[in-house]
Amino acid sequence: MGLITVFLISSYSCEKAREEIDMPSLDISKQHLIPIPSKVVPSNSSFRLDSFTRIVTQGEDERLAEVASFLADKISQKAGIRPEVNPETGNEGDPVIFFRQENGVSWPDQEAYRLSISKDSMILEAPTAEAAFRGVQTIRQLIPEVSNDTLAEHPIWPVASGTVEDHPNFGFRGSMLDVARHFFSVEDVKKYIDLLAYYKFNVLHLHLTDDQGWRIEIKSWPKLTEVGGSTEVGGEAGGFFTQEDYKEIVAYASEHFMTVIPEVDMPGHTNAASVSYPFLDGTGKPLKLYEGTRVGFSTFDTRKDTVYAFLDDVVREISAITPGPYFHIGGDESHSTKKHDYIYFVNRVEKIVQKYGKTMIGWDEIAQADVDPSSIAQFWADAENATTAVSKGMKVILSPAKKAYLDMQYDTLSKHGLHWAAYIPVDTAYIWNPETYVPAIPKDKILGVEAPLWSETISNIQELEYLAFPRAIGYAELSWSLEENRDWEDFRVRLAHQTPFLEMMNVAYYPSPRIDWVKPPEKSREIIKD
Ligand code: TNX
Repeated sequence: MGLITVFLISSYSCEKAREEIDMPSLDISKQHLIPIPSKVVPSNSSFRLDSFTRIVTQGEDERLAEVASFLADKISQKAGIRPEVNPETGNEGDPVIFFRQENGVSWPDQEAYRLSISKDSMILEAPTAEAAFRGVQTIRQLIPEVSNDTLAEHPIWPVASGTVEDHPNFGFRGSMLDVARHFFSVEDVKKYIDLLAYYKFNVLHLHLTDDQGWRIEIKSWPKLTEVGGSTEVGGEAGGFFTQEDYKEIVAYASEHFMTVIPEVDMPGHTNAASVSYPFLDGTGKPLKLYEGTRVGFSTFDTRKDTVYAFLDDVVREISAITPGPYFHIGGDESHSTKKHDYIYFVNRVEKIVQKYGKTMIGWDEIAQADVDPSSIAQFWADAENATTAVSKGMKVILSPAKKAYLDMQYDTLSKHGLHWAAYIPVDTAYIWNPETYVPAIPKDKILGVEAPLWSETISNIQELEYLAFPRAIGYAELSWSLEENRDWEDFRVRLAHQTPFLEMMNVAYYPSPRIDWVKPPEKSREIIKD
């Protein structure tokens, strides 16, 4: 019983009864928040979240009320009560969650927020709706799984009081999903967005094309998906996103304040495109759809103007439905492209990407070309390429395969995954420092961290979740939280307490034996009234 009885009020309906509530003393610094916030100060009381609670927003950003509705929906999902957002009326004394857009103070960052929780109010201050959205994830994590009394007419979910001041260490916190080796549906991608957003990720990179499949409709080149999208690794039916599907993903990501980065991998990894339109091919070898997992055997013909005319259409069509600032050109493992052809190709494609208003990103090999300092290199394998990128003035995204690849097996017993770079158990995934991983890259040249999930060995959402969780939760903390606040032993305990969320979301996470997983409380249990 413990805590539950301290403030158990089985029923009340009038103001008088509510005043008598003795809220429990809860320590906000022990609430298993991930990513761990910059600063948490407990005040050892708790906020009364109940069916009288409302959410009030104040600020110019019209998306603030949307963020408030998002929170109301999530409270409803978790607790079964839905606070009204900006209701016309309300009783004084009812608990209030107050969102205030605050531009007056100097915030460390556009995503910074402050949460001040007392017995009757929860105040979320933020410079933007985006920052408020990050703060909302903290609120969601603070709401207990069960109320004080499930049988009461008006149960209370006591939320630990105190203040949280928080801002991200990196403004770019991403994961990549390979929908080319195996196709994943719009619904699968949306669920991945739901899970990532809860841990404050803000970037979803979609690897849309590869040797085994072309997954995005290009209206001016329909065979890309008709032919190139028709299969996948293992010979299953494949699939593709229509432009409407892609827009739906982008809109859903935007509701979660996440940027979608589309990747069209080239000049290698292009077999599916070349089978669809053979003039693109630069190998001269017989072309056929590929369902295996080898890499490095395909290339575009980098010396044909028609190839660039084709790419102009592809980049134009995708850019037109991508509100984010980036376009990823891949550029990795082009083992069948001669080096000077590769450099020529990247130089030319960079111009096309810029023509459509996007910043080019490429895997670290692109640093070998004459890239513009505004373009970005994604370090995955070769620290020398990453260092070259920095010497050219470029920024770098850190995705070191030995630490950050979600498709690496946890250990030799893992059901899915590869191990060419390493085995990456949950602790190895967490215990490294992005700021010093490549000594020659200073912090101000690091855009952020991204954890790629390649899909050669996974073909459905459960297998996706097995590889991504729990490791993605660690990458969230590595990219959001300050180094001085990160600690494996402390994280291990907080991670163990993610089970209620993961189980509520029906996530098929890998139950690593290195974590003492906590059994979630049963929501429907009867309160013993003795
Ligand atoms: C390397 S990482 C690749 C991918 C594979 C991955 C498998 C990168 C830029 N290229 O083509 O899917 O390894 O781990």
